[in-house]
Amino acid sequence: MIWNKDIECMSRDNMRKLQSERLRELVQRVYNNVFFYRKRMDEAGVKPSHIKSIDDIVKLPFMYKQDLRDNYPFGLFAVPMKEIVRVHASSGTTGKPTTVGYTRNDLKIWKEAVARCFTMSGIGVEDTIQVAYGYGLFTGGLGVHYGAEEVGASVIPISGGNTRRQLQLMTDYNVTALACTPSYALHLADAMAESGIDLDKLKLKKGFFGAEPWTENMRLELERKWGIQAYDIYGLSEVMGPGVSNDCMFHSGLHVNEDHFFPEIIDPVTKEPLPEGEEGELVFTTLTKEGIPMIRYNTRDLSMLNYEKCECGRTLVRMKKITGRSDDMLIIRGVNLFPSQIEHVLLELCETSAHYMLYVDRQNNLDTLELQVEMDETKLTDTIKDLQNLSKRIQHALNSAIGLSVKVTLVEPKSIPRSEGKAIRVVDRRK
Ligand code: DLL
Repeated sequence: MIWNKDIECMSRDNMRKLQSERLRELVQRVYNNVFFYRKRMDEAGVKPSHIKSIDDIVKLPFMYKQDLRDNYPFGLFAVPMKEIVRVHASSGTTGKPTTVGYTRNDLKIWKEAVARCFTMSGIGVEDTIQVAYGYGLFTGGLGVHYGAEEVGASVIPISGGNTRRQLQLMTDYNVTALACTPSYALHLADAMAESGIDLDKLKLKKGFFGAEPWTENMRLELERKWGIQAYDIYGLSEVMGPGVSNDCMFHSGLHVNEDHFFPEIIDPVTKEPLPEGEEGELVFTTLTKEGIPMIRYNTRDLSMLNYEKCECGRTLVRMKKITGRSDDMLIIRGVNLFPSQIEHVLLELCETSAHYMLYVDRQNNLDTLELQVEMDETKLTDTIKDLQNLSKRIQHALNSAIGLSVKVTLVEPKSIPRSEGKAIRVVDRRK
């Protein structure tokens, strides 16, 4: 099933025409209505009349998270407040948060974008969806909620946390799809196994996971633990929220709703656009958003694009599953490392649980990396020799995969803090 076949299967030529039309209109609109954009464009010597087609997008300056912070709370709004019907904000790890506002039409588009994603994952009127993303300023809960209602599914808006209740409702209400972060899905799966609920009694068939990086191996782990099909939903509040892209049943990249969110890939260092198939930072332009339009917003998420038609029939460009953010990259003794590389190795080995933490430190001017990973409860051993051998096997696998010697500490099951939202997996004590 395809939610909006005209758009999702549109020829590449027609898609570019549509994008060109929308970009022209957008640039004129923000130039007229938003001081920030007019100033940036004037400084760059670009006028709206210079933007004739989507290819001219490269003439426009980039935007960064800092621009949203500098214009907090409403400086980037392109419409008067009376036209704004909803406000969300980013969780914001440091400094000021970033605020985003939506017009009625923005919410309509957002709902449709998420509805396309749900349909891509085969979710519809027959389904009961438990939305365990947080409701509130975070876009996860409400964003997914309205898309789920749009496809006619029955929605259980439980929000994050309260694990026992999550399991209870999932069982009592015959929930068929779970929407939450992959780290919380892992925690819920462990809690379910512990509670003795029989997996066969559950009706769960699909997971709708996102909001944080997770590896292909984590997908397999979640599919195995829950006995489901796991789908990847991507998005960010600056651009809209969940629903920017999603993978279909072929899991070969996430289809971007590019009639609304135009993607580019740029070199993380030179900021030059990169061709199809090369990995770099993902940049988005919101072609239709009214409340707070974003032009060439650098997400810092790392991905690559593929314009080939998918086996599912969609022609929407696909972005590769996110490997991490360029600002999450650790540099340890000169070696670049993403936490996802560690996750990949651990789950490939399949000898521990999937719960881990990374501690980075500096001792005698030398970077050190410690991996703490929980033992698998079903494979606990008492002998020190067995434990030492397991640590060594993990060390060896990490060394050959990433070229770093890592101190591996096996810790007791359930000793690593669980997350109900986005997981924190790195503690960098060098800062
Ligand atoms: O996390 C929106 C969302 C909610 C997406 C629910 C999917 C499901 P923010 O809090 O603004 O918005 O965080 C956005 O989270 O730039 C990525 O770094 C990361 N992220 C989001 N989805 C994925 C994903 C929401 N599927 C930031 N894979 C983004 C990897 C993701 N990273």
